Amino acid sequence: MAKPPLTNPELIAQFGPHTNSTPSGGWQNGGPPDKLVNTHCCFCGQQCGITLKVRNNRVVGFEPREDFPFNEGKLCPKGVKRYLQNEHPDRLMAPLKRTDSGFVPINWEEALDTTVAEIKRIQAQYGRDSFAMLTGASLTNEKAYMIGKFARLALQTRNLDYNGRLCMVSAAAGNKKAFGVDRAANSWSDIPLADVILVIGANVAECAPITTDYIWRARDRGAKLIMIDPRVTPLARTADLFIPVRPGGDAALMNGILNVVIARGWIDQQFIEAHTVGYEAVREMVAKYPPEVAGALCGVEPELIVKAAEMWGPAKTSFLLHARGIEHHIHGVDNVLSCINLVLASGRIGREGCGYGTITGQGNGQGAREQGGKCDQLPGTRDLGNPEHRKYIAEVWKVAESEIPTAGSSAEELMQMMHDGEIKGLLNICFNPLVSLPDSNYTRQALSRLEHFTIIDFFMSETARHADIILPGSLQEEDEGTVTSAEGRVIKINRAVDPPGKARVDWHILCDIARRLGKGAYFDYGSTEEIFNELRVASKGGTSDYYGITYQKIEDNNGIFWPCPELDHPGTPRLFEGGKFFHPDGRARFIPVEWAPQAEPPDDEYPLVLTTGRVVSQFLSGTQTRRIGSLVDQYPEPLVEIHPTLAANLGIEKGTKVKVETRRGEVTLTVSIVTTIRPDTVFIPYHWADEKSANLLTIRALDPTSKIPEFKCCACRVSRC
Ligand SMILES: Nc1nc2c(c(=O)[nH]1)N[C@H]1C(S)=C(S)[C@@H](COP(=O)(O)OP(=O)(O)OC[C@H]3O[C@@H](n4cnc5c(=O)[nH]c(N)nc54)[C@H](O)[C@@H]3O)O[C@H]1N2
Ligand SMILES: Nc1nc2c(c(=O)[nH]1)N[C@H]1C(S)=C(S)[C@@H](COP(=O)(O)OP(=O)(O)OC[C@H]3O[C@@H](n4cnc5c(=O)[nH]c(N)nc54)[C@H](O)[C@@H]3O)O[C@H]1N2
Ligand code: SF4
Ligand SMILES: [Mo]
Repeated sequence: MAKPPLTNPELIAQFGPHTNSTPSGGWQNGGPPDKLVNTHCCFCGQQCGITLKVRNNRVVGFEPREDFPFNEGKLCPKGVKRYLQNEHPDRLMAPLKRTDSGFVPINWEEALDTTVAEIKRIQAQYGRDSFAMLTGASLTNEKAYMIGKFARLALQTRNLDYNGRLCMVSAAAGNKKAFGVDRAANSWSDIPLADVILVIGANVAECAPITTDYIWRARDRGAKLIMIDPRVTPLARTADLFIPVRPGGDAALMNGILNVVIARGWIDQQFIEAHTVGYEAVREMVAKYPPEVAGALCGVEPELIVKAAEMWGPAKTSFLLHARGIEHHIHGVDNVLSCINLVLASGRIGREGCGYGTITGQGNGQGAREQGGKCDQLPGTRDLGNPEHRKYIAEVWKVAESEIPTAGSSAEELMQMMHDGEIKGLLNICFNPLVSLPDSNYTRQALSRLEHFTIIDFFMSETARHADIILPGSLQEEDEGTVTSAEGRVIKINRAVDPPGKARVDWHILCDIARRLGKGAYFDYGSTEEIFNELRVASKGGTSDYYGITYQKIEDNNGIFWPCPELDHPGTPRLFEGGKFFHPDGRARFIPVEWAPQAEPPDDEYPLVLTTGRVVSQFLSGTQTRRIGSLVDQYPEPLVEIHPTLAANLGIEKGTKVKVETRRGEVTLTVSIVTTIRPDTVFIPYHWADEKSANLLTIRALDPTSKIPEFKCCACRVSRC
């Protein structure tokens, strides 16, 4: 029988919908701190250094941390407010159980026993794979590693996946295909040395704010900036060249730029011959994309394509950056490859000032995609389907290889299996699918069909309202461990305080569940350092090799870049030095990618393109940032960005409410009329839930390789209310 989300009025009043509940006057007053803890911001993949002020076992404020080289004390609006979560009135303080009259607090014994009894019941009745696990990339490397092991050995399910499936997987798949490794090719210190910077599908100033500083340093040296986005984002306003691509047009655009670069002879033939394979096929393919053809496919003037080629082509040094704007597509992997083709043809990679990178999104978006939390992957970015890789990890885990399940399904596919009744039980940690997956009405139905659902979170997320058992877990500052930043730098999160009330450290909870499942022997860890030391061995010999990294070494060097295969190895800030790529033959791969239409092109019924993304003051599904009053004040509710021409055509005036509809749902939101968006495109930020959720509208279409959803375009229509 379908279970509705619980809406116990008292608990919802306390835990959600979100309140603007920054304490007035607050706990931050009241004398000097008794401890300062050097650590990192809990939010995005930049992982800025920050110093937390602690008093009486509570985080009461922060200081800039100038010794951390990445941000040298700088923080964005979220970073300066992140400390307000620790003693937030909405914190989950005790385990909760669903009853007919709402959620009621229970003790840990009952909560864990119930969860384990349900895991056993469901697996006995429907088979092991009918119980799935979802996890997230805000978790440390240690947690990501032990969750990969936990799902395979304790739950013995193949169905584990993570929220990076909505984030980093297109970039990962593209990078693996082309370079044989999935990491930004350079540390950010190469950005200021570039003569031209091309940013495509990344709202750098709002989503990777500290990267702006690196780009400005290049510009101070006279570097040119090209920005490609359907919206003139804040950084794009300062660009030398802005190209207003039609959502979904990127591969055509990049092929067009490469077409001109080749025609003008700006390629590095020597590099191509010495260090790559497959150039001829790409050359032939891009010959079909002269500027007029490419421009027509991606909705931009052909001259802009020529101008981009003229800026990029002859430069001595360059850096290409992209993010979800090109990756959140059914052709996300192809889009990534179209960028890499341009970089390889120019031969400007693996040298000082010459680089390429995807801007990783989540706090541990890089590390969590290496340690085995993906449905097809084992630690060290090993392949779950590779017999050698399985054998190695089985030895580290001290089990027979046959005990490691085979590859399972990806996050959105798992949701479909819940919807179809194939998956009956779920354990979720650090993922808020109800807000973040496309087509929320479908996700809601899927969650309501589960026979059992346990979630570990520190706030009552929208997804948690569907749970049977809610286990209060830990905030980032309540545990220690490592994360790997967007640059590939492995850094240390330090514990500042203990979890409040009856909340517990996440991995302790998982170890207890494993023990109750009779698998405690595999999870007999006394500290995060013990987990990390096992992870080091598990990653040894893999592409993301952490073997030579220790807690002490991270501390002494303010982070170490992987790969770091030996204890005396200094780490690798810049990959591909000397043109050495990670494929067995050492060569990079050119891969031809044709442009193809998006899943749902606009038509007469739904004539506009909807794209979705972020604003600077909110983070992801908003569970954390919608609870921080001073962030809420900066951008209180989602606004629908539309161009004045479109507004005039539709008879819409400034500040009025509009209805946005797609084939999956509708939302009514306030309009923001801006000249910074294409007239055929509508933008909604996605950090809000329930009736304000952009994902009521988005489409469940997936990239065939990466299985990322097409968050960045679907057909919509807009009308006045
Ligand atoms: N403030 C803030 N910062 C964050 C986050 C957050 O939630 N809030 N989240 C973090 C995470 S997990 C991530 S993944 C990153 C995301 O960082 P970004 O990828 O930079 O952010 P988005 O807003 O999702 O999308 C980027 C841009 O893509 C553009 N775009 C849309 N469709 C297309 C298209 O078809 N082609 C091109 N070229 N561009 C397109 C949008 O207009 C937008 O400006 O940010 C990280 N940082
Ligand atoms: N329409 C649209 N949808 C999108 C996107 C888009 O651009 N457009 N972007 C996508 C992207 S790039 C991403 S990354 C996803 C994000 O997808 P989500 O998984 O929804 O991201 P979060 O908001 O981080 O949700 C994580 C949940 O885990 C909790 N949590 C955070 N840290 C911890 C921890 O350390 N321990 C525990 N126990 N819990 C924790 C938080 O409170 C929150 O409830 O959304 C995707 N969805
Ligand atoms: S840029 Fe990212 S890591 Fe730095 S303060 Fe802002 S949210 Fe935190
Ligand atoms: Mo993300």
